[in-house]
Amino acid sequence: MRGVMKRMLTAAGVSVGMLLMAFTPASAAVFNLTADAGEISMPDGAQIYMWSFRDSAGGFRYPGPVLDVLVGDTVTVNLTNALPDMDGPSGPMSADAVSLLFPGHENVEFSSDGGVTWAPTGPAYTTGGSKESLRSLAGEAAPGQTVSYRFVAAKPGTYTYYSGTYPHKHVDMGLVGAIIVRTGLPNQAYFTTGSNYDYEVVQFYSAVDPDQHKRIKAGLPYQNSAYLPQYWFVNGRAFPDTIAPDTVSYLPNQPMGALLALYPKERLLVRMVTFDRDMHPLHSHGNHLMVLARNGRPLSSDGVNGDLAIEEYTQTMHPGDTQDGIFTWDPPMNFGFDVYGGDVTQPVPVIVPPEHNSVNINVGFGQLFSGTAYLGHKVDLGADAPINLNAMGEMYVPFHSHFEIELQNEGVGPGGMLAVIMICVPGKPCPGHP
Ligand SMILES: [Cu+2]
Repeated sequence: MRGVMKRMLTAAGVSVGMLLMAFTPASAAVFNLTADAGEISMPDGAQIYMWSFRDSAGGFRYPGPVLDVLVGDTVTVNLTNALPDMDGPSGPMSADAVSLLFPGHENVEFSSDGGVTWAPTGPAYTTGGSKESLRSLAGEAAPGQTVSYRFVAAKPGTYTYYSGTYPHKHVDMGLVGAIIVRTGLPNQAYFTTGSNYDYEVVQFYSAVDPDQHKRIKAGLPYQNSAYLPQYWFVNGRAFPDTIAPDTVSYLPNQPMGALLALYPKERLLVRMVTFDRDMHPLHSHGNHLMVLARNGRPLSSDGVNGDLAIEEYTQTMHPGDTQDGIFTWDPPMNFGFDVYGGDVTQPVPVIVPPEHNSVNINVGFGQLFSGTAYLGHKVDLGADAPINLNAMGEMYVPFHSHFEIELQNEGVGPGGMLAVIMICVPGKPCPGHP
């Protein structure tokens, strides 16, 4: 699990390996988040000013931490507002209030006195109570203040959290994160059949309009109708930074890598979470995802059978959506030939066509291409591919937005909302695989 904030158990004697929900005693998961400002780095060298949630004890990061809890937990999130007043206390603007919304969870309560008294979270208005002055969809933390939210995580699944204050502005600025509610069953995402997995990743899709972020940094108002995204992210990174490891020196504030790595036949659970105001058609090469759940609700006719799970060419992610899908790569089934390389008498060397390999283009098949269609085999492409980063005959396929405009970094592609799936060679190391 990458970038996950583990629940802190405050009830004695509770083990994370608890098997049956009925036997799970009520426990508490407590998280301390701080809304703060910082910067993230783009592959083209740009630095983008962001607001985000961080672990109150940790440094600035985007996206915010994944809150990892167990079904039945009472989840308490203490939120401190450290958003800056960009034009100083004497300027025309003051720092924004900030808040938290927890879509998909019922009876969310709010406390502004350190948890002494609780009341249902509700909207906040700039003046009076008219809808014209609605500022926030949830109870707020004023600048410098710490407030608390709590709810019972009643249903397993993948959820979001984000600021409910000026959400058009705060979501674009980066005040967003994900929540995983676990079943307590080992390697099973829901209580439905077919939701078992070998391991899991979070894929977090978002975008920013850097011009609006420059305005906010300069103490100018956010121009809602002028929003025009220029960078698109997976896990807060733009391609090719998406394929870098979680921890790299040049991305100190973006700790979530987005490379997917699996061996053939493994069941990889992809927890997809999306923000920003556009929809994204996410497409996996190599195989379709089997979508098990949407917005924390399993696709099931009776809550037991995963019978409404659906295999789709693309997963259409709407703003605020979550979807959970299983990706497997099982070539005899998919391709009808022994791609594991058992039939080495029939190598499939590929010569790069001249029109793809002139001195003017020289793209070849990419630096990650093994030169064959057989997993675990490499063919020396010679002058056709003078630099080759393929280590052991592994394969790489894209997992990306099918909106081409989203595959660039401020006008230069390939970039943007593009992750890569690495198909590892059985018996060989698989970097990035847990
Ligand atoms: Cu594609």
